[in-house]
Amino acid sequence: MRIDVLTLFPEMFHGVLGSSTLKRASQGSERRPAPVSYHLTNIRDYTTDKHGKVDDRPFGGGPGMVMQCQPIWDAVMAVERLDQRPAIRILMTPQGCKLGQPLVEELATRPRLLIIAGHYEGVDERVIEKLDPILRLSIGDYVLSGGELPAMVLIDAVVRLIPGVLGHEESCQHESFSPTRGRLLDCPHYTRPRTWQGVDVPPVLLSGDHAAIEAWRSEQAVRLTARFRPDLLRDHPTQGAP
Ligand code: 9D3
Repeated sequence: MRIDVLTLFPEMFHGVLGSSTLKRASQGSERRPAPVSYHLTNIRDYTTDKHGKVDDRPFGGGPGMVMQCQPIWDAVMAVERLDQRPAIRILMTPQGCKLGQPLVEELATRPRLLIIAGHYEGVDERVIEKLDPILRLSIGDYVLSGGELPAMVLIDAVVRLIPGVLGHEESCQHESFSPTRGRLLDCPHYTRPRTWQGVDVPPVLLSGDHAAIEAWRSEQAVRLTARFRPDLLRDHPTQGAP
């Protein structure tokens, strides 16, 4: 997969894309090609304004600045020409659909994503409309100072699902919000030591009885979900059925 990011702050991405799983995903080896490549583009490089301006005051008044059409349009057109694979265009914006695991799974199957991270109050609506089809995506109902962190969240969620990235192919299958254990939270986890500050690991986990362990984990997943995410139980297809 090729991932293009258009942003005014490419340096914000270097630490995240250059660490841990996202870094390994972009590294090939003699065993396999790199599952993903990242391409950062500074939108400011495409402005035709002689002072490098990329934003202006909102028509109609109001606080903050609005990102102008021209730099974004020219950046998208130039970047799309760099590779023949068609890109899914995505704008990170608080005025969008909320990202969830089903969409993440769908995006992970695509050959190319082009992600625009907005900043300031927003992006001129006309360039968003001209870029149709484009997915407007929010990561949740809280206010951040720009679309850069949301873009990194999206990239992390997608890239770890690309085959060959996690190595351990099963580890991404049976997790919260994926079909295997319903739409429940994951079960609690324990590791050494067996006793810590007087608290023992649940004995069933040391029993070697794999059926008993699986039953216990399922029950614990329901308990944790009821306690911290009761909304997930209420929405469950088996709940409230006649
Ligand atoms: C006062 C109106 N605000 C909209 C809620 C203006 C505004 C706030 C923050 C406009 C842009 C931003 C910057 N945030 C993003 O670009 C953003 C975002 C977010 O703030 N929360 C969750 N997901 C996202 S995706 C992009």
